[in-house]
Amino acid sequence: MNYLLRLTLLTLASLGSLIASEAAASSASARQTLSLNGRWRVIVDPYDNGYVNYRLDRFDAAAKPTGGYFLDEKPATPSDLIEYNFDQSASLNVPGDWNSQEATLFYYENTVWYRRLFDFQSKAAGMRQFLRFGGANYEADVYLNGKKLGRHVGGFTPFEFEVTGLLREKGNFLVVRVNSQRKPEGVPTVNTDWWNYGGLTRDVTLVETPATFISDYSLQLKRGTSGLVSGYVQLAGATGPQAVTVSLPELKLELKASTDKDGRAALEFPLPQATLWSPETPKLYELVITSGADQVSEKIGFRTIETRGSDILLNGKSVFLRGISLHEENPLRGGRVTTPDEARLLLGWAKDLGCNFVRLAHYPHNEYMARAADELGLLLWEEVPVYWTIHWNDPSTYANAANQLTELINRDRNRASVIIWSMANETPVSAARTDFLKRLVSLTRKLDPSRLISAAMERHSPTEDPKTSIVEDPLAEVTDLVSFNQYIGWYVGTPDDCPKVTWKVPYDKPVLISEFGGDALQGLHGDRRTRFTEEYQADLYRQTLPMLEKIPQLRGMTPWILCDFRSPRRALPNIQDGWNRKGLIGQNGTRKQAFYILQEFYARKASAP
Ligand code: GCB
Repeated sequence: MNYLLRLTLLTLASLGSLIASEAAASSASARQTLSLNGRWRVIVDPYDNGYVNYRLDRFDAAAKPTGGYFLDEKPATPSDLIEYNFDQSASLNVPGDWNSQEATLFYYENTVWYRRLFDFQSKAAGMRQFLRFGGANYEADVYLNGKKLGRHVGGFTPFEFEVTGLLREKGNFLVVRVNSQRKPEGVPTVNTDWWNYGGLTRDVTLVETPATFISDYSLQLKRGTSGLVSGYVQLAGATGPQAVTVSLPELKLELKASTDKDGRAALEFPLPQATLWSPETPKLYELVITSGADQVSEKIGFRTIETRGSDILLNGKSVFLRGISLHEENPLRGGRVTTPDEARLLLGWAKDLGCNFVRLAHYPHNEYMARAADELGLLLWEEVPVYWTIHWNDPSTYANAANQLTELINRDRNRASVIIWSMANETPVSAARTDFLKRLVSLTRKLDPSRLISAAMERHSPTEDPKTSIVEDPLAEVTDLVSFNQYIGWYVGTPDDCPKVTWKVPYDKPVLISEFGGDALQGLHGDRRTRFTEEYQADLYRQTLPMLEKIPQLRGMTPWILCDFRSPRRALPNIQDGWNRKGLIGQNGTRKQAFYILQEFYARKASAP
């Protein structure tokens, strides 16, 4: 769907039904697909020239742009003037960011044109085809065989275009203009503390479906019950009532339902004798959904997540979230995570730390993360890049944030590991900001009533009483958890201030510390008062943990951060060199002293939560 149309609809319509009936995205990962990953030819285009008809416009400013790189033209005769040539251009890996693949593109934040050639054989007559992009940062214009399919905005969520009738058996050319320029009105905006990796950073696939197909489903244990599943199966292209079968062979369960006029079959059924999913027993069941000529299958876990007073209840039992924050970056090579193995590497390190929970900061990570977390038994916090101060009063900024959140929820709604949707990170309180975020909260409750909602909020101290830390945020009235970042000992005072702090968190809700930490260069040693040494960071952890335990409602934490990560804001020579050093693990994979302090704390928490 055309992006502008989509934005308008997003602001006007009820999102749930719009998105669910639209496309094959949500079920794409459960299907056989043709991978378009691999080497793609690229043209780096800092002046955004590839859009225009270079043969006309330089002499005639009013000329209608009719050409461009998306046509992938070749000279028909030697006298033809064509000033680009994909066949002889450089190439890059897809999926992959361009910054870490090519030294000259390290700091590049602009346009790259990608081209992929492919042949395609449909399985049968009457099938439909969709081109699916796992993510492109930040803006993608997609053209197939010279025809524009549409534009997607937002760097971290999947999108797709129906291409039925547009494919040839031989010689399809798919051209994508990806532009990674930061924009003031964007989500995120121009200022962040992470690397702005551009490119086709996630898988590109061609998904084939029957004319009527399973476009989405949701199956979750109902809140307040431990054995009742409720949800739906959504068909696209259904013209009348259609039969749908849902089966869980291992549990010998088979259910039949029929779709309504909107192509949706509502389901509610008991799930006796199932092993509930948890970090201790991450049990997944094979789920098969069949309707007419279509079938999808994937692995799914069942669990409940709720709060009661200041407790977080997983499958009805109180749980302490032993977490860590994570960027979607492989520190060993400094680039975006692109494979299931890289996702497992990072989550494996979190498990070694003793975690049962990971905060995927500050944007939707690769969908491999949630799948790996499902298998490994890690609970997840997922977030959208509403970060620091974005344009709260701009309706297009809201529509953009709402769209990214919707695409994330639609993608991961069946992952048992995901328990918290986070609306934002460190957004200074103002009326416009709170209104914006409360609207995101209402949208999320509509799209997914089964999970918890939070946001990384902030603390403050009154000037007359710097030892008191207060968390007061009108947003906390509508979130399920009160989560906040705090940097006492790093940006505020030194670790020796920690024992003096008293807390005021006036909410009867679970409290989660979404960030704390300090920089240390792995291998740099000194006394505990010397900044950037491992000893300073270890002391900060040693003093912070008892300080946080004084908060009676404390039910978890995700210290900042598992690994050092690239950030252009971090310029201190010989210490940072373009890396934020708050990782518990250095750039080379070596664990710093603080890793072991937190590991010990989590071991204690695991045995006596
Ligand atoms: C924060 C931000 C995080 C930064 C971190 C830091 O509060 O949420 O994105 O990287 O502090 O290191 O300053």
